[in-house]
Amino acid sequence: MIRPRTPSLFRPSTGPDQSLLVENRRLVAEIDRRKLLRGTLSLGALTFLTGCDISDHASVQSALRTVSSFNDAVQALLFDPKRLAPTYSLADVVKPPRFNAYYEVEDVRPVDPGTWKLELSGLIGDRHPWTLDEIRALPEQEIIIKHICVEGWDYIGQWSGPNLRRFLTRIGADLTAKYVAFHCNDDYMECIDMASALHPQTILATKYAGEPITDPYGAPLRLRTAVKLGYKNAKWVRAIEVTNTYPGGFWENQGFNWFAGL
Ligand SMILES: Nc1nc2c(c(=O)[nH]1)N[C@H]1C(S)=C(S)[C@@H](COP(=O)(O)O)O[C@H]1N2
Ligand SMILES: [Mo]
Repeated sequence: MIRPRTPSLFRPSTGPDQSLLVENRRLVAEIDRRKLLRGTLSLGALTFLTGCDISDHASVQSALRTVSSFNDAVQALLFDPKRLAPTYSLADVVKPPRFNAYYEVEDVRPVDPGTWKLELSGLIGDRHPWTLDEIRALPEQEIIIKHICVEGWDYIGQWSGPNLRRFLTRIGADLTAKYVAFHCNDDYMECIDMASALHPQTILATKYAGEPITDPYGAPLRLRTAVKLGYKNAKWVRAIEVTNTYPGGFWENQGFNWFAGL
């Protein structure tokens, strides 16, 4: 069985009147991960933001949830679908890619690229499954981008594969739908908003540093987008679903926020 690890951000730390914030780290992380990392989000600031008197566990949690879902809506509204994220040079590329998952690397169950198929479901005109060869025959886009994990680390990677907008168009997906969800072979699932799915720097990566993605790095296909935090970049993708019904997500279901834009 898979043993989930404890992300470093959530390991208990001490501090006199910060204990309620520590208990609610996941929600605090949503609100401002930079402030959290600098340790400058205080109970006083939260009281100011929400206008509520925050003195117990329940009120801290509900105040954090309110600010967090408000943040999601505002971020989605502010998202500029044309603004490009920074790209880097070949010399910056880390090889091999840095590994991270909600479990340890020894627990990775490798996927066989030979039998693997990409399943399609939801608001898609042509839902026939795609083999890896069919996907590899599509025009490829390469992006050298920074991967940023909320746990406080990042790395620059070189990814290539079909552009997601082109792929969604090709399969007759409803591009006015709200969500594109990625179901993975390791029971992970994440969804992104359609605007981010259609962003020019969002691809279905089948290669890293010019070579096919191998395990334990999420073979054979991963979502790579320059406009989302690490946890939105689903690895070992086995199915894509287009939907108007909010499908949740592995981290969202545990209190992380949904938009998670950069
Ligand atoms: N299928 C799957 N995708 C996943 C995860 C996972 O556990 N399973 N972890 C996410 C998180 S939190 C991060 S930071 C990145 C890590 O990607 P990396 O291995 O390239 O560093 O994958 C994301 N995608
Ligand atoms: Mo992450």
